[in-house]
Amino acid sequence: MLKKARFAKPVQQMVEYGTEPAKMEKQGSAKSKSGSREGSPSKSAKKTPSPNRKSKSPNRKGTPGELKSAMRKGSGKDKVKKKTIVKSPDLTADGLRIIDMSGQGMTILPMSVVGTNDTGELILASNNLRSLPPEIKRLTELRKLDISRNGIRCTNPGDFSGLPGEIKELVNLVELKISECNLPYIPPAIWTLTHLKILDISRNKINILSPDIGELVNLQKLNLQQTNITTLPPEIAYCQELEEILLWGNVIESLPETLPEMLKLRTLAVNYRSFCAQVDSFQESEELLRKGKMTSEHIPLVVFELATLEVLDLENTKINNVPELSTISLRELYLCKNFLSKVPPSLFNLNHLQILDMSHNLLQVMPDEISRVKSLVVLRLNNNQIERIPQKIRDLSNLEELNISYNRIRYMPNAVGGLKMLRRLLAEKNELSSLPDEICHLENLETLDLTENRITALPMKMHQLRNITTAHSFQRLSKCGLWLYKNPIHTPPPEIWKTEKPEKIFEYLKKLAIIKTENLLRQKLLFFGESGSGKTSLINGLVHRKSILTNGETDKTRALTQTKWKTDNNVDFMLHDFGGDKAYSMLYPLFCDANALVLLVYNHGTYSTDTHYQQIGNWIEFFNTYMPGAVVKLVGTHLDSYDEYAVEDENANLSEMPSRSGSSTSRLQSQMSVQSNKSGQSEWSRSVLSGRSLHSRASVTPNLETSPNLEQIESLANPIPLSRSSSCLSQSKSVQELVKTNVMRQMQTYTESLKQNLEELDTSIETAEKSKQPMQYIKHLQIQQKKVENLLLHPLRIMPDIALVSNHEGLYGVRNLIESLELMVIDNKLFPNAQRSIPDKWQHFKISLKRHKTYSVTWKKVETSGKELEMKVEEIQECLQYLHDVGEILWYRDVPSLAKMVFHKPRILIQLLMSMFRHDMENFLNFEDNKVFLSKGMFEKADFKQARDIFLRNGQISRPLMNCFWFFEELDYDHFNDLVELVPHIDFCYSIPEPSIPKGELYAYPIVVLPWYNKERVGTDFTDRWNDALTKIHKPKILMVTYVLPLGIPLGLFEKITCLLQKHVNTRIDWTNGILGTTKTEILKLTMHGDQQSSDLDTESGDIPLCKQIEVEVHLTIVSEEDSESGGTTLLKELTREITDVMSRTPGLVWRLHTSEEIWRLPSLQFALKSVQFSKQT
Ligand SMILES: Nc1nc2c(ncn2[C@@H]2O[C@H](COP(=O)(O)OP(=O)(O)OP(=O)(O)O)[C@@H](O)[C@H]2O)c(=O)[nH]1
Ligand SMILES: [Mg+2]
Repeated sequence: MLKKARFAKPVQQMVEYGTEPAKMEKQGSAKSKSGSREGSPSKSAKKTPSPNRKSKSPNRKGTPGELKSAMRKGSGKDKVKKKTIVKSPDLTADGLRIIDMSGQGMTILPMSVVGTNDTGELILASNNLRSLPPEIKRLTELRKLDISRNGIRCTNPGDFSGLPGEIKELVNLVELKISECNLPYIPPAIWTLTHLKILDISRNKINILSPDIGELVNLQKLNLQQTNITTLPPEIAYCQELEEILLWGNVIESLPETLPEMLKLRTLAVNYRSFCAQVDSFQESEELLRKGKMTSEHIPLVVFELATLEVLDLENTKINNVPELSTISLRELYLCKNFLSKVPPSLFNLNHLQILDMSHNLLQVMPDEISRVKSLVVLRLNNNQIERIPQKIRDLSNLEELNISYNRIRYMPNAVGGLKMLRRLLAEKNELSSLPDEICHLENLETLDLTENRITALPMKMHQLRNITTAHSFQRLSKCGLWLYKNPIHTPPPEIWKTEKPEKIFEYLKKLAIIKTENLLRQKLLFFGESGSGKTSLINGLVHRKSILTNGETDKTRALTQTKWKTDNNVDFMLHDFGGDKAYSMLYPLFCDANALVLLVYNHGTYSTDTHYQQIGNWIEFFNTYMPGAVVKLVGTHLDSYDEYAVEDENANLSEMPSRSGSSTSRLQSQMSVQSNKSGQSEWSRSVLSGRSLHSRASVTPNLETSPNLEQIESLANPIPLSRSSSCLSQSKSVQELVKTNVMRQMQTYTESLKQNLEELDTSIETAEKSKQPMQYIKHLQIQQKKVENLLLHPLRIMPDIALVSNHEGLYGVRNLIESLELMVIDNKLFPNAQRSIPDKWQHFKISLKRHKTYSVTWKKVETSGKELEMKVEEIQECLQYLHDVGEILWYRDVPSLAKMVFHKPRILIQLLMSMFRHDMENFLNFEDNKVFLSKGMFEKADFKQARDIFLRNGQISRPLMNCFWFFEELDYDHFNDLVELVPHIDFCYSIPEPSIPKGELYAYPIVVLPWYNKERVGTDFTDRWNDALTKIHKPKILMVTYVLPLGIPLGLFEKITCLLQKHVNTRIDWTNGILGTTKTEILKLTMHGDQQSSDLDTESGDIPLCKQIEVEVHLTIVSEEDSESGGTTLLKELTREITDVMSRTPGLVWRLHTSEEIWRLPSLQFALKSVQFSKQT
């Protein structure tokens, strides 16, 4: 290894290059064009060579910005130069030395330099060398030699005095730079360097390129910029390896016919008034070309025949037509600043073209056919006379930049909304008076220049242009962000739109969009989520706009609370706050509505993949089953709990640095405090200062600054300790990403299961058809097939953005949530029925319904109210549906037992449900603490205990106990009986007729049974009883059907089915997962197998349990005497019809029925033929 000191010899002469900056400036201007294209996405632009060493050689080229800094460095370097002689000896990739002796003012090359043969690169640029010594030949390993900006001698084409003939021994030399050496001729020694790949002889006034160039058969790049040459010799075609010839800055007059033979030529950089000599020599001809009175023919045709050419630059070459193009490889075509009056048709066939610049021409039309060039990324048509943009532009799906500034365009077509990749849309100085709403679909748009148009109002959904983050500002000297100056915009007003902050404009427009939406109906918001996730606290925050946290366990929501809420912008909501306790599972379906906006609330602070199923997964399964297609918004609460982690950090710092106490806040805190009271410290910051929450949490999920990959996501499932520097905001963000990923994976799993099901159904149908199975069976399968297809077509619409909020003081994120709720309901893609004008009489109809004092209104009374208002049945139904949709009434038009009654006061029904379903039922049934059992039930303590035990074991409710459940109402005997009659219609319970002569003790005799409360699972007693019953049948005829539910059964559905049995049986015994019953002539059993309670909840492969799709079967068996009248078939038909009905009303339930061929062939069997109804909007 050579030592640095060896090179640190002083060089005799030091000459300052006073002209250096001026030279560089010139160089910069010649390069400015390529510099301006540097940002283009083409490969060639990316290929701009970046020096692989840290050379400060002034020879280095770059963008104008880079140039400036180089100049600054250059002037500084002049001072330093006197001390430094040899710059650090870097190494090439293959371990050879790089010797940089540029800018030393040397007049001769020190012999020490050529003394070794391990030099790979020698940089001698910017010196005063007139020649290289013959000894240079010793550098046999030399790869690169840079002698630019020296005074190398060459007075005639045979002059070897500057570059000696010995140079030919440098057989490894592949790159030679001899730019700016004031050469009138190319030193002939160069023609002997046959291994050269790169030759730069730019900025020498050589005038003619010698035919000897043909000797350099390995040449790949040839730089001939600013060399005064006017043509290339035909021999250039011998350089078969040539890929790039740079001719910028020359006035090229002709090109050899041999060019098309150069099969590797990709770049031929010609421009700058090339080929124009002919035109310029006749004064009139330019005018004739401009006016199209003469066809331009001065560009050599060979230019258009280069099949491998990738970049063609004909800027400012005075052409008014382009011949047929054979340049099929073109990626960049610059035809700007010419006299073209139409887009050359042959250009539409260039299917590799990425950049087309036809700016500054005379185009009047942007042709439809331009849409054929689908590869286009940049299209510049500015400074023409174009009047319209074709709709077909939408086909340019790769377009990232569209410049149509300085034209006469009046309308922006809707189709621009289809340019999904567009980042820059420049439409300055046109005649646009409005913008289409579709422009707001350009999610990638970063710059939208609308300066100097006639726009008066901006589209209201402009806030969707999320990537526009600035307005009226510049980046690297070009406009960026939103530009609106010189427009008569009144919406928003100038004080809003003349800003550098587009958020200000977007905020205004958002608000306006909400306020201006007409006929917006009240929207139902359904808040679902685990108990304790923060639903009620969130609703308090939304409605009261201040933090009202519940007390948790003691404040758990019972069943459902409905609240009407109007936002500041007058958007009307009906909030449904469901108790998250499992006790209410059976009630949810009564309020499910796929047209509502569903909020799935979870505790973001405790979320992990392990808790996904419990916090989110099971709710999504439930939505999939009961509300397929619904719009779901995820809301993560407890965001403040992330701050606790930051508090720990901050507190630790606080104890060390008390002086920081006033300002030490996390990013989140500062955001929160903006929204909290300005005067005093928030509760949160007080707790910081008092150190209250110091030890609140031991570990949290790790900090991921960017979106986590799958492995990181998996690792998040197991929390690891937080590093001190972690910021709470990025933690919560990474959890947010985790939630998104898990939800996505869950939905994927669900979709895959559906697809698998569909495939199975397809196969079953095919087999059944082939083997001529009963029609009923085939029809049944077809209906299920249709249903699964529908489910695949209408998945839940889970919003991609998760709202993160804190219900704690400051209500972080709540304002944003309100805004996004408002924007969602006015979005008619999400809620197409939300905006409707409603006839006045419907309001009167509602009032007349509400006047009724009963629990529900019978159909007869409903009709009477309608008739009084001259409403026909159809209109009554439409109006009832509307009232149901906005949450004013409950009307179950699809439930046969309820279709003919209207719950005109939902609160009453909810109260009724609440009285029978309680998460704290056992506590409620406390004789000592709850006086109601004494006062309303007239219970003795012991009797009460018995009634209580029966209820808690079997769900049976006696009359006195029911009286206590309904304590909130003063019910007389008749009212009471009305209610007892009513409740079984709602499917969650059944009633038992009271014997006329009371049997046993009244306090224990059940009148209503709630199967939900049954705690006994089937065991040996079940089997014994069944076998016992079987023995009593002499010649048993067994009918059996099986319902298979491959994705599982929702909670409460089996209980619902068991209620259906009631009207068919004489006696029954219930277990949670089995029923035995008898009729006059039959015995029956209904059992459930594989439900969640019976199978332990391990998932398929021990995988992360995001969802649980466990196949469940429900078996119905009817046994009768063989010779009995119907042999059990009548009962079977009725029961299966009813069960099918319930299953079909569960729109997302995937199920199938299996039974014997004999049963399938039973006449008028209806159990499979009910098709599924999907909500109107999906
Ligand atoms: N720190 C903090 N506590 C919260 C937040 N949201 C809710 N809580 C607390 O969490 C507990 C449960 O909140 P609730 O609003 O009652 O939860 P819920 O979802 O309505 O629960 P159920 O009614 O049982 O379904 C209460 O102790 C609340 O004070 C929050 O954002 N931050
Ligand atoms: Mg609640």
